[in-house]
Amino acid sequence: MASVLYPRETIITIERHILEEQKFHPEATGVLTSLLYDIALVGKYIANKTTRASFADILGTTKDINVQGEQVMKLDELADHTIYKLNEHTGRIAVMASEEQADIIQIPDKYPTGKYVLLYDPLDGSSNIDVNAPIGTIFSIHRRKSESGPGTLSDCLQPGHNMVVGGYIIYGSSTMMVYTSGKGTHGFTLDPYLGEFLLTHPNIKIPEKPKYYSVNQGYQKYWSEGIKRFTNYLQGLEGDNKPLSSRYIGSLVADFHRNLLSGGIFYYPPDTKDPKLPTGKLRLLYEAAPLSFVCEQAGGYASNGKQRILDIVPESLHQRVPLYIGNRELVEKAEEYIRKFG
Ligand code: P6P
Repeated sequence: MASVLYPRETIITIERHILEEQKFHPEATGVLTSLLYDIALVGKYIANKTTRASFADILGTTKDINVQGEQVMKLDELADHTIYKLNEHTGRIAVMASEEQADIIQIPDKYPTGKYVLLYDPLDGSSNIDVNAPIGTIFSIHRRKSESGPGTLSDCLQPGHNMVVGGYIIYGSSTMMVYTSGKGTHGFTLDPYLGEFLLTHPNIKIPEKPKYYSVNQGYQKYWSEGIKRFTNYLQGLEGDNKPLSSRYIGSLVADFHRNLLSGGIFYYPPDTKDPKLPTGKLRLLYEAAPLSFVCEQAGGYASNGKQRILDIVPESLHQRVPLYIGNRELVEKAEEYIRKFG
């Protein structure tokens, strides 16, 4: 009998779900399972901090500018430090890379290295922190390619189709962790009283009928002809389709999560307004690629406008890509407009 609180017959914690998933990976030795536990713990810790940030004087900015040239918010720094400290000593990781750090992050000599590579954006959308809009942690796990010893940059620069696990944690009206290990996309909601992520969205599938489109139309003047006409299509100004509703909050995890659950497309076209960002603002390794894995496992698709995101071979740690992600039909329509009109 499902209880009122949990309208499911059984209450499944993320730990139990990860163990169940381990059965699909015969080579698994439990290390990946433990690594996912650690990431769930990161989510619980950051959720706790973000919920009470106003009281703990960790809102606002530090004086630092990160490798992206962005103002580092105090919570960014806390999230980045938390992920590092929860993973540096476990012996599960060969090397890490963070949106907040210019170079790869080696495991200290005093700790053993492991077989996994952890890439992460510790707190994406941080410009929304002070206005209480949803923010998120995005993570990508690969197997190391190097044999042993300290992990290398090459271990980090792997195409998304090699990814073992991709996922995100969204700190919003509730805290959710959504991840895939290649066997479907699953969502877990944090019960703050139990301190447990419980399975609430098993085997997420992006709805067939899209509802929203998400893009920053403030940059419309900088868009190519193809993107302008694609956006007209979404608004029903071209073709015979009904207009989609526009929703954009400027927090990638929140915008993506809405389209994953409700159906739609998020896109961040090439950023021609800023010559320093000719290939778009979003980063491939720890933003576009993990979300693309999650999206494809939910029946969607993700492209840079010309190529499947998961097939792009990264050339640098903080490489940026244009991103079109959501319902396959809409992403392919964007590719069609770009092919036809540039
Ligand atoms: P814009 C947040 O800073 C972020 O990296 C993503 O979370 C978000 O999708 C994007 O930037 C928003 O960028 O240029 O629309 O403000």
